[in-house]
Amino acid sequence: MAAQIIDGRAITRQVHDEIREEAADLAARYGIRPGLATVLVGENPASVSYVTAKNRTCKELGMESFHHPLPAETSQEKLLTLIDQLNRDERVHGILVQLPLPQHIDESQVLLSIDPDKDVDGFHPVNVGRLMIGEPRFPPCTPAGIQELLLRSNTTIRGAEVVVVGRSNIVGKPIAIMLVQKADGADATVTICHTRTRHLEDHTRRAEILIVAAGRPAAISGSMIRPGATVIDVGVNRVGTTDSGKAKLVGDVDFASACEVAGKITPVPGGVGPMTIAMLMRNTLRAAKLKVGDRR
Ligand code: L34
Repeated sequence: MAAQIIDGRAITRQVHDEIREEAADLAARYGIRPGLATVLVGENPASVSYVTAKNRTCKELGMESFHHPLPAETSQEKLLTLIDQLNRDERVHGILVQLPLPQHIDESQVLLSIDPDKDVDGFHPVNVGRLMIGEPRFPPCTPAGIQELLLRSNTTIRGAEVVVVGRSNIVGKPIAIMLVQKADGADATVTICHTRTRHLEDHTRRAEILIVAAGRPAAISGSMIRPGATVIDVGVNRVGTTDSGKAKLVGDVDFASACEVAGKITPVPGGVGPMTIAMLMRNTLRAAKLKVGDRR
């Protein structure tokens, strides 16, 4: 029996429809349009395509977007000056600095300089702290997208055995924290595995929900998956080239063998990626609402 595919694109369309409606409602009641500023330092092709998609999605949902592309050699001082301007710009409700940043820039300094009320990525330590204590303001976009995919695919989270492979600040750690909270859409038993985990497969084979953010193709194969499990593949790896000369996109899970064993699985592309952008839009809408004191 082949696994059921969790269609991230279809779920993204649903979420977009909800956000578009809420944004229109906010405009009608308060006369404001949610605005997102995106900052991209350098021209990493993957980053360019993600940031382009973020700006395009803003427009599709009736939000304002302000794109700030900077050359790779931009100084940290220049970047901090731009962020300071965006912090003070009334039209900007959310600020996103696309990661990774070039080597010469101190990422922590940059994330600290973003106004926590505009930190729609949820990477500022104040927002990380709020998430940790179960009072999230801006849940980070990829983890929020994963949680939403689980909810909208009717996956039982409460009491479930969840195994997260990967411990990054962007995905592994925050999704583990979110799913372990005493809350609706959470209440799971969570294990975090990483590069130093002994006998990885002993952990992954126990997972009812397996979330893979290892950053490497085929990190997980079918034999490492519990029969019937829900598998969320967070990886986006560009490998080789197709006949048309483009790199092929694969996740961190060996899709073919995983499909034979899993109950449900997200594809790459078309799984977690589009939901990451949808959650950025949701956080930007939330930032605009907070500004006008609308907590709905
Ligand atoms: N600041 N940096 C900041 N915030 C983020 O939330 C991100 N991330 C990650 C990288 N750096 C960041 C993203 O936006 C990864 N990421 C992201 C966003 C969108 C997609 C993938 C990763 C996506 O749309 N993926 C498509 C395929 C796109 C393609 O063809 O390249 C998919 O269907 O998976």
